[in-house]
Amino acid sequence: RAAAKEVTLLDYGAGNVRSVRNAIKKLGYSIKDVSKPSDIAAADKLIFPGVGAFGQAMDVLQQKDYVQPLVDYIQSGKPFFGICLGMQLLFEGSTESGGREGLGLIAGTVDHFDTSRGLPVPHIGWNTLDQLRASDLLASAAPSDRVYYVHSYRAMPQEANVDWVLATSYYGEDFVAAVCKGNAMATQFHPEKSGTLGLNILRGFLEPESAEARAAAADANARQLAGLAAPEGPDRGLAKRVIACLDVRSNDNGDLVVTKGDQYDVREKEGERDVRNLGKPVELAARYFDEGADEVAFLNITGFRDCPLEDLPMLGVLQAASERVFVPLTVGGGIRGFSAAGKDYPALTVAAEYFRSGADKVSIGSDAVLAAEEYYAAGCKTNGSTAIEQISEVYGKQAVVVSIDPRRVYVKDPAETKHTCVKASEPGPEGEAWCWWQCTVKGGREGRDIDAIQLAKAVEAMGAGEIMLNCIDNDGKGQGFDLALVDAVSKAVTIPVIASSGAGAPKHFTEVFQSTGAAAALAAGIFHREEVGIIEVKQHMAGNRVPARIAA
Ligand code: 1PR
Repeated sequence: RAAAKEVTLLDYGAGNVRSVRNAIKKLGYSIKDVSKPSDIAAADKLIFPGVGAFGQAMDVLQQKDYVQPLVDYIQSGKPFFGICLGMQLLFEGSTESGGREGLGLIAGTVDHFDTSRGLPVPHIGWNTLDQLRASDLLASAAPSDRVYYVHSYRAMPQEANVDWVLATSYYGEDFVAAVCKGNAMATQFHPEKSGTLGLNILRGFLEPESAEARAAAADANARQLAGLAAPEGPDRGLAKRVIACLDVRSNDNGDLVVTKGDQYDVREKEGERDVRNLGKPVELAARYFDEGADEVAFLNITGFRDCPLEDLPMLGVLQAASERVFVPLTVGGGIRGFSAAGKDYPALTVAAEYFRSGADKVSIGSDAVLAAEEYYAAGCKTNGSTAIEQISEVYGKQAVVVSIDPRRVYVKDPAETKHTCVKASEPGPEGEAWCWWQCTVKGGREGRDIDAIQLAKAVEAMGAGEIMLNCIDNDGKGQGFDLALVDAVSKAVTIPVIASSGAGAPKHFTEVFQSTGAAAALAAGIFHREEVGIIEVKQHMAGNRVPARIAA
């Protein structure tokens, strides 16, 4: 029968596979969902994006009677593509969820990354593929190309699974990046979040190529692999990420605009003091995707105002952006429990709505400060009820970012305060030589008696997976990041820290990566005003031996 542009999707309902759906649609295919075991056998091409924990996924597959049809399908030699947990489930088992058996098609047990190596887990970001053998499926990838990962468990290459392992990546140890045997392939990385390269890998799987065309592609891949030296130094391993951030709010006419403040003041300095308008959220996000941003973040900067869930303006923005942007999307502003129009909305419900609309991560600002205050008041004890803990428990810690909005407080003598002080890079307004960083809530409108380092440590203990570290003093100034702040916070926690506020030139990115432990750096104004391009930033980084993802 004629090859229809249709692919069957095994979405067992344990989580959000919106981005996989969007990527498939972007490639011109329609989706048939598996709703009963016989749909698996009837599929011509099957994509299996795993989400959630290993044990939970196996439970659902067993309850729905999908296990045997899935094994039979893969063994039948029909095209199969598993993603992330959808790859791990092919192995014999996993130590996740207290130790569980998997589908048993590939030898080996999936295990947690070895934390004794001191590397932050989850492994989040863009890493290179070390391709072990040629394949038509990775024909679009060059050896130094990077793909997007987010996971805490990994499978290891070993003698017994050489027939399957196609590529590995390195994160303190070599782990399995992609497997392939006959027409079955699966990746630990997320092709649907790996930019144009990821879409090309998926396209390579979906396109109904003839056996000759596939053999020719594999041949070309073999020649490419043989002709190029294996990447090393900064060209191999996890890249430092460059993130474009869009502060979004309604202007005085009620239009949703991307705005940008100066020390958080987003109104024009002159005239009617209108809200600055730097463009439309979805259009700008799409531009940043095309220009090679590693991630895009949207912050609803008036999210401290309560409004019914159905009216949250960012939901529509995310839905539209996720059809156009195939790198991770973060949304922040208003991620907390609230009541509006007589209804209660728990934080988890709010977050779920954003994940369903296309967010990969949510970013929590004000609510994290209040939660951290309670944490210290309770003698450094978590209580399980905070937004951070609840969202992290259900969606994984990689999905929870905490956005810190600190402001410098200058002191003449560190003995004046209980907070951690550092020598100020410039003296304060009255010649003070020291400063600490006071956390604020409601977009800098209210200062609290907790510093950025205390907050970072508390939210890490609660289960946050990443920190977006702003600095109100540097925001919009274009003078560079607050290096002392980024250094102090990244030394205080093991989770990745995103440096934010103050980027004015490519050299500021290189500088923050060379002199602090930041895993990513974020900018807004210079990108919106087209003063600096994302590619210029990446080239400056790469030219100075800072690992950067430079997309072809
Ligand atoms: O408190 O959970 O509702 O979250 C509110 C979110 O909105 C927080 O993440 C907070 O940082 C953000 N926010 C609130 N008010 C403002 C404002 O500008 N008036 N924006 C605001 C924060 C900071 C960065 C900015 C960088 C880089 N903006 O996002 O993009 O400073 O700017 P630059 O490169 O131009 O210097 P909640």
